[in-house]
Amino acid sequence: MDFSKFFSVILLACCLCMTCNNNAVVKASHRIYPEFQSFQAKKVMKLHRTGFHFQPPRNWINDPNAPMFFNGIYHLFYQYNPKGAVWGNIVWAHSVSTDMINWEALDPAIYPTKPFDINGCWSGSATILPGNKPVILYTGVDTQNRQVQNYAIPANYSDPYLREWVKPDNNPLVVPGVGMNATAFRDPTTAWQGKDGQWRILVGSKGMHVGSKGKHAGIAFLYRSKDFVNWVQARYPLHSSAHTGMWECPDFFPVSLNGKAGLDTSLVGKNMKHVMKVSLDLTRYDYYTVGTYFPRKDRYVPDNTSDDGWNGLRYDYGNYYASKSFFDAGKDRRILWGWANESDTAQNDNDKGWAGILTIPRMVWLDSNRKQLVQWPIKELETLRGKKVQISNQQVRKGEHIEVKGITAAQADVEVTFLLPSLDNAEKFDPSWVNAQDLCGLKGSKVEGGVGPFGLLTLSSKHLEEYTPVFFRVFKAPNKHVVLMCSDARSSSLRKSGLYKPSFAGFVDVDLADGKLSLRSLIDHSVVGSFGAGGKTCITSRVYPKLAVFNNAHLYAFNNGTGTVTIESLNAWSMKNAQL
Ligand code: DQQ
Repeated sequence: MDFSKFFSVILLACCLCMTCNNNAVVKASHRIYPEFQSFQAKKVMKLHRTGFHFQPPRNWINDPNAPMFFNGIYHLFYQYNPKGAVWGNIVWAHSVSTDMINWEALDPAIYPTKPFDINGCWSGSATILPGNKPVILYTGVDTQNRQVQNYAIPANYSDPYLREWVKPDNNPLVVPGVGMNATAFRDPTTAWQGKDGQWRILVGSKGMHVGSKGKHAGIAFLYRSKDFVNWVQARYPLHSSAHTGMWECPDFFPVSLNGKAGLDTSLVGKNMKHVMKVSLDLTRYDYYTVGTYFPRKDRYVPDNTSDDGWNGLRYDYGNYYASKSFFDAGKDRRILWGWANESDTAQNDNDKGWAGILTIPRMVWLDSNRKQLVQWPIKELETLRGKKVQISNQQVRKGEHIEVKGITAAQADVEVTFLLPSLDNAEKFDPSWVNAQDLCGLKGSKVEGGVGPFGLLTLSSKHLEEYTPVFFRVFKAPNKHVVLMCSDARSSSLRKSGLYKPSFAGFVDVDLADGKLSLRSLIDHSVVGSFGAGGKTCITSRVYPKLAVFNNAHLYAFNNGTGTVTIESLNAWSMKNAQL
């Protein structure tokens, strides 16, 4: 049984156990380690901490919450354990920024104080109401351990940082209805306003309901309100899908049919499609579909261009979960934040005194094929670029690896475009290879192919005892080429036990007519975030090298395919630390 399946079974068991005993310890879907929950490590370990990804100075972090742009300031809240490096004691930590890269930490904005959230302040979203009034909706776990939806508003709208948040006494706004599973009812979305003036939100859930698809269906319940205070459940969920289990952190937003500009969450019309994302508790990955929102019926119907379930499109084919997007009205773009948890044991997280990072915020838009999204790190990240090195028109023959020298390879931003002189030698694609991660496990970076594997060896030790290869391999199918992209952690660390080292991978739907394939990797000590073909396929790996650390890390371009490939251009930068 592979790790993800094993993990799913454990999670399923936890969920079942939660359902039968509502009075048990509050569990969410996170693993519980009572012994570590309130254990503050004396020292925070520097090794493997990131330089430019968002992470608090110590302790546990999970979901990004309620990102928003308000009066020129970006606000980011996140699920945070102030007392330890595993999940527990969760509060809404709060940071502010003018560029989403450098951050100033403020006091926690929301923490358990009231009967409607005394057992937990869990994930939620922000909506900016008319009159420029931000409001947060979040899940509270109440005195009976029911998940209820609450709101919080700024105590002082003229404070540019909105430091203090008030939870009015008319909370909770939404409680689980008759027949609903009160321990599977959470993570309200940003609200959107219909032409009828009513606000709408979604709440993630699972189970058998009117309009849901069977006992194990995932559900996005829809609620409507005229005044943002009195909410009424719609008869039918906005969407539901069979056999997908609990839908955590749903996200629902419009995307333009033309170009990269983002759209306000309330926009509807002809020149757009809608995207529905759910975080599947059973697999711990974020899946999305592109489809149509029918505002009169208040139903969402995914297009038939991808699967609406476990085999569907993912924002990221690596370690990435509980993401949330928001419309950045300052720059007319939609931004996506995600959480990349550790791949180490809880004992090790506890020892190092911290766990979890957020991925670099990404701009997100609809691909011109209208079947998938494209993601790209926000432009502001480039302000951290320092020393640059370049390679151009350099051939990489079978078995060669070329060192990219002169930058800090443990903290770098690398963009490379490969030119493939010929696709004639591409290996035949076997249609039974439906799972990219399994295929990458079978055909790793050292397994010779016709076209590829070629790409980057990130976080490599000098003699390649350790390396995290990020690479492509091209196959020939009857009427097209199939491109596989891998970020393979199996060789990332000499450490033998405890680490989760998957061969993360995704297929890349790209036209190879111009013979080019591009790759960008953001390398930051224990994370490699990669963007294939301009952001059509993204993979985040968490890795823990023993040798390839700090100045002992190296970066190489490599090719283990029989056909020579050419580095048309490679630009790599040392990355400075972000101010956090
Ligand atoms: N994390 C939160 C929940 C959410 C889960 C609790 C997803 O609200 O469903 O920390 O990671």
